Amino acid sequence: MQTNLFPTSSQAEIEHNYMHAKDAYARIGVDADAAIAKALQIPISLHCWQGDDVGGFEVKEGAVDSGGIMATGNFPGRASNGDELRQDLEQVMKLLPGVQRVNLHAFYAETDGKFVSRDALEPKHFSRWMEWAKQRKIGLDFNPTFFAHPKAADGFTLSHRDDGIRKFWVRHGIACRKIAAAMAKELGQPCIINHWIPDGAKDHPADRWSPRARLTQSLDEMLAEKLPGCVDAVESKLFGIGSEDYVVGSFEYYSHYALTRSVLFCLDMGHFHPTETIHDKLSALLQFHKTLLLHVSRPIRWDSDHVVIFNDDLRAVFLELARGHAFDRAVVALDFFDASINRIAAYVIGARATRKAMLYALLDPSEGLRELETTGRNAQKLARIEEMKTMPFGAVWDMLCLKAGVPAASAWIPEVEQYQTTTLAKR
Ligand code: RNT
Ligand code: ZN
Repeated sequence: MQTNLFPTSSQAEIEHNYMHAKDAYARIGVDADAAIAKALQIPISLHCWQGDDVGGFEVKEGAVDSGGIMATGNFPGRASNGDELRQDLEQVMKLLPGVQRVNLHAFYAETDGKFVSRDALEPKHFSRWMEWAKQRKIGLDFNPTFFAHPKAADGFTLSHRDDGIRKFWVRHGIACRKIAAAMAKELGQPCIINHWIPDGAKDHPADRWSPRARLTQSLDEMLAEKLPGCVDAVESKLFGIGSEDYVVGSFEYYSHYALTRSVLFCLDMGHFHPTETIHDKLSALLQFHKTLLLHVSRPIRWDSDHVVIFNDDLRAVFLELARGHAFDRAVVALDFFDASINRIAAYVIGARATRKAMLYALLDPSEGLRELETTGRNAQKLARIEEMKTMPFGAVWDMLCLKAGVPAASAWIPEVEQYQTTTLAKR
């Protein structure tokens, strides 16, 4: 017998299962309706770069290095221009419940085949993206591209010892901040602009000090002007390909920079030691930082940017936000890229896993658990946490999908297979 691994449930089935699930959660004091409503409202910023393996569409100045990040694989159907990428993102968003934003990088500028230097980019080079977002009522986020460029070839940008190169990247950052402000204005909502630089050294630097001093100078120059709607973030990293020994913008560096300059600090789940997780850092950082930007990613043995799945690490991050009532103090953006599988499915798996983890966290009986803890019933607390894992969570997730008008469970997969045949296979 042929089995179908991606069956569809009827609305009646979903409603029936939910009725029982809702009751099971209500018995432990959790309001499943409220959890669904809240989980649907939290924006997830969808990174455009999974769609084309972090390639960008700019007219290039010559062969360039990847800048310490790498998408591996060559699955057919990669988007190779703005129209294809927007078409792909539309397909993706049809399958995602809840509020979505789209996160762009500067090298996705559309310049009609003309070379435009990165320090000369203007809002008009993103007018198609802005029009598209406006029509679809979605917000845009932005990133300067401090990599994949001849002036980043030796691994340094904003912290470069050559003042000409350093200033070029400062100008790029400023140009990008103006683009972010234009996006915010056009779309009537703030645009988060995240600054990640690859700067670092492969092997023991004799001077760890000067690049950090220059980075501070560069960032201060770049961020000097207040631009309405442009919300800046700085992203730390432990190591990269070619910067195994030293990264200028380390965790401590950017945490303190962000705090002293009142910008957002960005934590990427893959930017730490191989087994280090970020959930325990949130309640510590949020004692001092007002808001954090989270790059939701999945490292396997290194910062490999695998597609995000509904795993312990992801759940732990959102459980922390739920338990600290801190969902409004964290901005959630995806950051992964796998070129070895269908890219639409990669997006959908990662984005749905993230929304699932939010829902899971909002179904946590946090008050009750805290009560068990304060009364010394720690075995009961552990038991309750363990039992949460086999609660009828899937039925609540399916209801969330039904409410959002997107396929429940695995019913989205046939649609992606269809898109593969009708669209991707023809590219
Ligand atoms: C790189 C950072 C950064 C990039 C994107 C493309 O290690 O995680 O966020 O992945 O800017
Ligand atoms: Zn990142």
